[in-house]
Amino acid sequence: MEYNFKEIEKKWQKRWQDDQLYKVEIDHSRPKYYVLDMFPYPSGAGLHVGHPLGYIASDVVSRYKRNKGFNVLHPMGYDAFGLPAEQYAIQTGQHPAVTTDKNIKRYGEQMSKIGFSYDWSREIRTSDPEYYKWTQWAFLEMYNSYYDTKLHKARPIAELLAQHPEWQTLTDKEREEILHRDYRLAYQAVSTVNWCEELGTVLANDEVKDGLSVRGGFPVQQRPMKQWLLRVTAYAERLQAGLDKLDWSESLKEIQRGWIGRSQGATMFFPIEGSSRKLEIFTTRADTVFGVTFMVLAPEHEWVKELTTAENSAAIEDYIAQTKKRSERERIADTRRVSGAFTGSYALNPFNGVRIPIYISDYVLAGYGTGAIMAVPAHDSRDWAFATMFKLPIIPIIECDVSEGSYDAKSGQLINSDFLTGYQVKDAIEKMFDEIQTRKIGFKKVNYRLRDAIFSRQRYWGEPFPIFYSQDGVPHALTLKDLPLELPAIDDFSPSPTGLPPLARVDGWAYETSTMPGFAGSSAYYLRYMDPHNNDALVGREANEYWRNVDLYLGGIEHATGHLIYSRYWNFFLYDIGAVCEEEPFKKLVNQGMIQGRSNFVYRIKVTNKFVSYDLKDQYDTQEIHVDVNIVKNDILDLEAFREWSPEYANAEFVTQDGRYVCGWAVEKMSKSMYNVVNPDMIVDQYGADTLRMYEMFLGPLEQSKPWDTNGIDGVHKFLRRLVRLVDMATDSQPRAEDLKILHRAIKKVSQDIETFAFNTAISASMIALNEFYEQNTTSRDVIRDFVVLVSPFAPHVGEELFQALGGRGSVCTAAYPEYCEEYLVENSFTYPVSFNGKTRFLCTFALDLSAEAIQSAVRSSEQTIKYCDGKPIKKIIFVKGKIINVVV
Ligand code: ANZ
Repeated sequence: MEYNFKEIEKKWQKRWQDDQLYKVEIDHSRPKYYVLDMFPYPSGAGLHVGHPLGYIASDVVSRYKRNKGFNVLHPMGYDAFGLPAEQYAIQTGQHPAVTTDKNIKRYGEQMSKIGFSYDWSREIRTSDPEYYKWTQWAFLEMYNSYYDTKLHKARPIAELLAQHPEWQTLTDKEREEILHRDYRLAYQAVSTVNWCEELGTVLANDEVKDGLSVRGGFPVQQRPMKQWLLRVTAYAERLQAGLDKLDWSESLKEIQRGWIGRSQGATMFFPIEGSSRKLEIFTTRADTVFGVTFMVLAPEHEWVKELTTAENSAAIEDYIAQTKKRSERERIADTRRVSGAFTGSYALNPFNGVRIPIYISDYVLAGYGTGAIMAVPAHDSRDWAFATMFKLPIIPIIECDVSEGSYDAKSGQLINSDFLTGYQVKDAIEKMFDEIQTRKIGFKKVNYRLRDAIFSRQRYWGEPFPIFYSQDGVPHALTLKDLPLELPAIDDFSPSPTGLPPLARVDGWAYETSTMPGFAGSSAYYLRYMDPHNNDALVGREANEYWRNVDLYLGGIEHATGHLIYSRYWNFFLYDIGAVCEEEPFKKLVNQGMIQGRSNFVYRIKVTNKFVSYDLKDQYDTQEIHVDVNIVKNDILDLEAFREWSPEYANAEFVTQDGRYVCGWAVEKMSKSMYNVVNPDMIVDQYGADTLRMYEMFLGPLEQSKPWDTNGIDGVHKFLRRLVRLVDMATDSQPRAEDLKILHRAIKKVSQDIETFAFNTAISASMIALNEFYEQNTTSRDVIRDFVVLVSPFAPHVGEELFQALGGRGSVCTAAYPEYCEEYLVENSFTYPVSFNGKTRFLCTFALDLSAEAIQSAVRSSEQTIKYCDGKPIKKIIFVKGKIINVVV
């Protein structure tokens, strides 16, 4: 059979689609397996070979699990709202809905060429009103819920109102202020946000780097604005604790732990001199209280005004104005520059009554702990820097030298510390927890670094909020029956510099004018795939109870602190209100590495149009130029294609080596500007989808980043050709022991490797097996058919073609995975070294169950034995089964 991959792939893609082979339904007779890819944002550039890496891996697992008898849910969709489409709309005037549709179409075509086994009948798009109805619904549910800290779960606001009859006498506005400030899980607050003028929107912390927007690189400033927020912090403890039960990589869990930032410490109250009020601080080092020499408040702390004395007010105001310019990130990151101002007030140490001056400084953050600290310069480096600058005393409470810096380690024996003197730090902290509790100075407290998530964007292309406002500015919610609240069509997408969103210009739009951020639509999308056409619920109970949650989630590690935190929060909430049956959305998660580009270079002899081959370039003064990797093969430049590539090179001349022009190369990010972008369509065209799939999996361990290098692709392609030839040679012959041994060794290794995501070694094992089949002249049709099933998750099209040619029943996609049998791997013969008087002379193979007598007589009569005996009589033959044969003469 000719390996005509173009015909084969077209034929089977059509057949599979006609037969709806990947459409799944609930089937209680089979175990379910849910494999999910992080759905793509359909950008204008289309897919490059780096994008499908994770999709191919998850497709291999899906196919493998189907062969293993699982009922596999493997869906795909599009994260279709977002900034780039809107930026593009501003530049070109094309409606984001139009460009998004166009891009989705392109993505769909590219994906269908690769032969993914998605159930497309379940496709979702986050920008589809039928979909975002449920995003809006979840928002409403959050709006109507609060977190009950005793029950540790979300409860209806209605219950809370019933518990507080006294709120009935309040005005709507007053009551809502309380509810928004302390209770609603989706609430409004004025918060300092990252405002990007150029993009006309607020950005999340992870969308800002070094004071610039990640997308576009525009300046970002801090600005107080009324925003919608989600009370993610209510779930901090559960987000943290849940990690232990998840089958995620340790590194990913560590990133989340760091982001959640659990910190065990204590809250303590310091009386203010001349006042009945007490200043609340948070500390992880309660044991250091006898080393406190000043207090620091965040410049935004509520009490700053009141604590500032008249003669200090000018300096304090000045300082506050200065710090407004710095983002929180800069404030945390900057450990060298300390600054601050004295309020003029004093606190009193609750243990010994010592007077402590109160300062403000921006190294204390308003949003963490209580926004106030007790400063211990001997044991905290920022406090030390501050004390040194403001000439404040530094009192060590552990024996150490503080002249050059603080001693921050949490170890040692306490000094200068009254009743704590002599304790080890760890014990002193515990002792203090008890002590502050009994003396009513404070209590033990866990703090989290996690912040509530800002949930509004001053943009157009996102989900509208199902919220309207009454005259007094109080927000009111729509109800489920009013949903979806559809995004109105507009034609002017530009933001206004004052922060007024495009929806504010829409005539008759009576609702909230900001829209939801990018993470809204992706937080619960995995649930919708279970039941995508349900009109009454995000997901119906039956579907949810069958599919439960994602067994395997594949995607990039860059989502560690965004999507993967928000979707866990969102799902915990849905679990609390009884909408879903599993608390965690993603049981197992694998992060695929990045595919980098492998760039190629040519070397232009300076100020000429002459190019010199790599090995000769040092003989000239040259300039290195990126060349399109698609006109280079195995680092050899296609000269004609180069001349056609750009008019600039139409008359290029070459200094070649043995008639060839060798290019230089380097590994870089895959990007247009480096001309190293490889389009999967082109690979599919040249080698076929099966080769592309197999090659991407063969490049290296899934979780590592690695360069794309088209050079190695021939090897994989050749493997598939040889597989086709092996099938051509198949006969009805009975499988021999050696055939079965090769097959079963491959079954064992390939299945183990797929289970552990070691796809590259699964492929090498298949290659080894194929070589061995050739060496052993294997022709057994049954053996070869099983081997084809083994390879088919990687190369499904040729797999199907060969499976049919070998008389397989049904489709290879649903064929039973060959069962591994240990017995075929057991050795049943042994090759003995035969020695004469201890000297090994030749090798001889015997069955392991042959008797000693039979072996000895065979050795005696062998021609080789007669030769080595050289006429001498044999005294005896020593035989050790499975080890040696020694002839004594
Ligand atoms: C006294 C002390 C003595 C502290 C000492 C540290 C070392 P984590 O682990 O991050 O929770 N702190 C508290 N609130 C703060 C805020 N809003 N901004 C900046 N710093 C703040 O760190 C908790 C420690 O960071 C607290 O313990 C407090 O300083 C400081 F030898 O209190 B410590």
